[in-house]
Amino acid sequence: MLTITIDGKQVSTPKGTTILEAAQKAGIDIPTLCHHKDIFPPEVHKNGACRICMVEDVANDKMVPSCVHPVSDKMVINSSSRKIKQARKVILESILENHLVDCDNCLREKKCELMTLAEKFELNDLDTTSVKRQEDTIDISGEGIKRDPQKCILCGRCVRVCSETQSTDILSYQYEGYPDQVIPPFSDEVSPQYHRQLKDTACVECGQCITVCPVGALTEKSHEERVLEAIQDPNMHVIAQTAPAIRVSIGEEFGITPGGVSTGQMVASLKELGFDKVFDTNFTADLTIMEEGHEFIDRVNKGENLPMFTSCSPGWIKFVEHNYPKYLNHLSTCKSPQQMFGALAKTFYAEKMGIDPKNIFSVSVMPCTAKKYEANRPEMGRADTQDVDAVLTTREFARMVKKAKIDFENLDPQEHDNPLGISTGAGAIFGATGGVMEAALRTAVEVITGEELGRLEFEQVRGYDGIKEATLPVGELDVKVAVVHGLTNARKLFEMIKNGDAFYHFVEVMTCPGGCIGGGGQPLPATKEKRHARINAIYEVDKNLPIRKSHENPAVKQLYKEFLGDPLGHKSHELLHTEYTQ
Ligand code: HC1
Ligand code: SF4
Repeated sequence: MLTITIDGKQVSTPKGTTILEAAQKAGIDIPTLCHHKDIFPPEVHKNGACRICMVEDVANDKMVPSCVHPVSDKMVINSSSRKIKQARKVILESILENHLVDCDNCLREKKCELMTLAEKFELNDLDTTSVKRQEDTIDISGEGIKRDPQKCILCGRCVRVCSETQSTDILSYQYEGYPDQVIPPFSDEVSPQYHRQLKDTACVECGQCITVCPVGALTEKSHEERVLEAIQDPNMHVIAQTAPAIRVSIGEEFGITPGGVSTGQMVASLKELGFDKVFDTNFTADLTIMEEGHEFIDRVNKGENLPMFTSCSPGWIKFVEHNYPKYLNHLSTCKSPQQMFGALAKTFYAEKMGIDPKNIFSVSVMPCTAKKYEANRPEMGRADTQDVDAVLTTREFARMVKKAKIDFENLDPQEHDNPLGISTGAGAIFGATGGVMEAALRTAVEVITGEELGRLEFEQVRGYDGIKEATLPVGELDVKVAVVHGLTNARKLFEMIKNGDAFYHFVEVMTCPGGCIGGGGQPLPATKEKRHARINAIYEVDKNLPIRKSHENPAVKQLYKEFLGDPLGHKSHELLHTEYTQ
């Protein structure tokens, strides 16, 4: 252990620790911008781009960036001298002078780290009018992501998360002597108007770059306006579906501690906003298990296209299309629960209610920016309309509730509407990494063996490890399964499979760290601790539900009886399955 003194406080810390980490351990607050503790493991976390975390190394009489500078024994650090404060102020001023300050129209609102620091350093009155808005620099070419380079402060967090967490490498620094722009690669031209746009890259629209952006340079493309317009249109029957992950995260936007479950308030606030019905994506998560489970049994029997990969995470689908197109037939043909719901809303539900599908406006509330892209895929609609008309991220949903001045915490809880609102614990756990696999196993084991499971928890596929593997006896077959989250882990697993170093029957892939609870549309700031709390909450929801297996969902059974016929039957194929092409 090394001992260092920071602002007069002694701290013991292992070799290799940065000064910033030692200071945090001692409870000393050092401002940061480019630093983000969750992006890289600490030992490779070397960036130091912004310099706002400068401290004084007293013995050597020099200033060093604390986020990358390692401690040495008996080091004496001053983190709050006048000199340091002045240096930080100068750095901040120069960042602000190059940043488009447009707070009134910025989706980051009060969660902008730059403006929080500006306030702290009393720079609110600084003249920030030097950067003028150039509309043609904004990239809204994708479906889910908006990139506004005039707000970028070159911290590089998005570059790192896109490369390290997702292995997608869509964003990179352009160097003109020093990094002066963050842009998609191979953008030769210097002027932002001529840069490659996100739609021309292999961007998977996961929004992980948004979750780490300290300012409003990366945000979701908002669907709030189109939802409000539909609600105000008296001819429209506006319905919502709520993803498994929303109920365990929306509360954070209203001061509820991460890990709180707000299902009742979530439903009630959507009703207050003017939605005619509020249904549950968890219902179609159960339906997915019925279809995907039977598809899996079918593939095992035929020995075809194994491993079978889950297909509910749209960033993952896009990743396979761009990177491993030869494996597209290994994806389950099941549409995601979002799209199964959309298809049923405009067929089964429309028929049942006697409403022209053209007059149904179907909104999904999702933790995910890529769901906006998925909803707009050409194969996800019928008769000139899309099955899902708008996708609100958790953040957009929260903004709408706040703008409508709805007192979220004090709303009387309400239940989802029926019949598309009844769900089981198996549907609930879809939102956490390993959840789809566990839900599938609960059904597959019982359907194949005809015996009731004693214990429903499959601990082997739970937890935060990047790659989880298990071999589970299902009837006469030892089923080899794997679960991955984050596309870097998915790429690693894919390479192992491709090279013949691993074999699995069934693999669950979720694009975002932690699964959907860590999606690109979730409340900010994003931290690992919050993801863990949300995962725990998801398993609590499961534990507290009276029915915890998808095949026991009475509304799903009724849907097959009344409308679909059998799993994998003709109607299911028409509405609930699809094919992915390059
Ligand atoms: Fe997900 Fe899914 S779990 S993909 O993360 O299969 O977004 O929550 O809604 O569709 O059910 C997301 C979450 C979500 C789908 C389901
Ligand atoms: Fe990279 Fe995902 Fe952001 Fe696209 S949305 S730039 S893939 S992190």
